[in-house]
Amino acid sequence: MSKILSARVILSSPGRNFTTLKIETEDGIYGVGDATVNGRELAVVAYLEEHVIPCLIGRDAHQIEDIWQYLYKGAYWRRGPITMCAIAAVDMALWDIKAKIAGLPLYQLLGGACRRGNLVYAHANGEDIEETLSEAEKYIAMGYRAVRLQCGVPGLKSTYGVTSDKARYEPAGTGLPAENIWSTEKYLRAVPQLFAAARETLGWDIHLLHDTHHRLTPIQAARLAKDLEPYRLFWLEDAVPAENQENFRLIRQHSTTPLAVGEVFNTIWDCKQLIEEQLIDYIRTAAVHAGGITQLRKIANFAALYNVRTGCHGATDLSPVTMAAALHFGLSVSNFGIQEFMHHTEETNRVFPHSYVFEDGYLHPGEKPGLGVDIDEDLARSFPYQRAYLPINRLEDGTMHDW
Ligand code: CS2
Ligand code: MG
Repeated sequence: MSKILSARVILSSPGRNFTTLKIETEDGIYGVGDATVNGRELAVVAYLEEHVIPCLIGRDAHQIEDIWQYLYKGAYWRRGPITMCAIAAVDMALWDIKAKIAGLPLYQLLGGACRRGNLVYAHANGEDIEETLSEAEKYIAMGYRAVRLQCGVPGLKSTYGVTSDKARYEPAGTGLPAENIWSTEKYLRAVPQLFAAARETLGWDIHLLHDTHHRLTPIQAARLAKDLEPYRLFWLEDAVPAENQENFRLIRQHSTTPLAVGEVFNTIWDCKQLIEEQLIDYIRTAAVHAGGITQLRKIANFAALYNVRTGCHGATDLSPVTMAAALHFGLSVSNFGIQEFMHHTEETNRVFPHSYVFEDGYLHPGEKPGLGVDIDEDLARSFPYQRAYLPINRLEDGTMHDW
């Protein structure tokens, strides 16, 4: 028995907002969990402080599954990003505590390593094809074996995934949501040209990925997937919004380009049909948004029945705590696919010291007991929270669209 003595939420903004839960036990062991929902941070803070933490005090920190079920079923109002992120933060912190008590890196408790490390992909972006490919060449020179390419679209002022100041892509901005303008027609003309040039310049020994970011209709996505077939992408991500999972049937009928989806999903129910009908090839659910490591393992085991592999979300608005959880989880599952690795800022890495290391295109979680990540609370306090919003997206005629 390792009784939970206290728990608190730490809100900090080292370059961008992060919400972290810290749970401490009576024998002085603590665990950390990521509770960040980009653009809705305070909703999770309130959910944790008002509705979750009072129910944790006095419980046995070892009872991870029971606490998960208690928080999931006990809420009555199940599912949703805020609820499942709060549960995720508790789950990650409890796994951190359990592994620390065992004196083992978490992956050893999850079944041990299935491979030498987690294959990761970097993000290369540019205003035009030339700039995008030169960014990609930098990552290849650093040893990356996989790179996501996002490029400006001729005729559009901005597009998803492309930074204007060559800083790392961070979509949340303070002040009210920025309004982006989108044209699917211009985008659909541009992407095949990007990947034709990429294969010409970068060759075939590098995995190439692309994120459409929920912006197409099924037939438009089918056309893009078909147009991209000659360039053998590792995956085409978020081709269409996935509330209606059967939308992917149409894409599947027309193309063999592998499909990835799931970063916005928060329970196994959001992806059950996509997996059992083999409408996708990679499931992108992340520990922080999909109920933690406990649910991530259930999703991965279900996906394995249908030869669907993992491809966890790993953008900079998921903290190094989630990255660490993803690496322990990824190392331990047989149907691991790839892990997104978008470098956090130096100030973020100082607030969240961690033991994961990049080597030769792979990320390894390290051998420290637990998750191998911590939060420097004093330093965290020096970066006060600032309300921030993700952008919104409209078509050129003003129609509200998916960002
Ligand atoms: C993106 C994210 O990393 C990805 O694949 O979809 O950058 C996403 O836009 C952000 O996580 C939203 O907060
Ligand atoms: Mg994405």
